[in-house]
Amino acid sequence: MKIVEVCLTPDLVKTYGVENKVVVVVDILRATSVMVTALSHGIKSITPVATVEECKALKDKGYLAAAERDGKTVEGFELGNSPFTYMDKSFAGKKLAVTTTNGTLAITRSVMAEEVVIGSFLNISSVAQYLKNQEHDVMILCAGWKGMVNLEDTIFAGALVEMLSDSFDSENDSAIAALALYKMAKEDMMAFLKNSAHAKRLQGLSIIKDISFCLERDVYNIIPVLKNGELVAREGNYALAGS
Ligand code: 3SL
Repeated sequence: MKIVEVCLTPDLVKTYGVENKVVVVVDILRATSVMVTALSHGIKSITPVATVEECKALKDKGYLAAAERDGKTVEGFELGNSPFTYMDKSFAGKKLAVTTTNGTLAITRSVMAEEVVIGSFLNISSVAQYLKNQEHDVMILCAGWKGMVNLEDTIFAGALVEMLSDSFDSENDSAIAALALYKMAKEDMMAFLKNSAHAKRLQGLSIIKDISFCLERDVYNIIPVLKNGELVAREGNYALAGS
């Protein structure tokens, strides 16, 4: 049976190893939720980069560019890290360069994986279906916050572990812990996350609407994957569970 494991922070990636695994990178608040939204609304590709300098270099080459640090848009960039920004039809067909505090860092640490997939609650059923249909073990990589564990990515990991339970062995402690936490949170995730560190940070920036949207399930059905350094929507039809 295939194995699904959960890596609770990018600082543990080397310990787990990514070789021969499909890595699902998750940063619920908000990087991977934004990526799924942007690609679903017609952005052609997203180039995730670790530093503001790399993002600026791509901006100078004509990319749309988004840079976020500590929840705020970096000076000199027109786009930040709200999913609602990317529902703008005029962005369709354009290439976007992105750097964020944790999400893009987690992606850059996964590049040696068999495949890198972008997960969020917004596309969770399609991701689950896709993972069941492929043959590799899976690591769910939580972006966390500056090397620390966070609640929102961990509960997503638990939700995905639950959805994969008929096809994957998840008998590793971090997967068991994530699933237990998800079971505690699932009736009202917004209430559960009220005291989480990042929800508090974002509330200070008045973006409750973003948090609430990022916790919605199955708004989109795309599977973003990393191809030659760019995130693109994977071809193929991954119908939502039950549809
Ligand atoms: O750290 C990240 O990658 C961001 O998602 C953080 S924020 O939600 O934009 O504050």
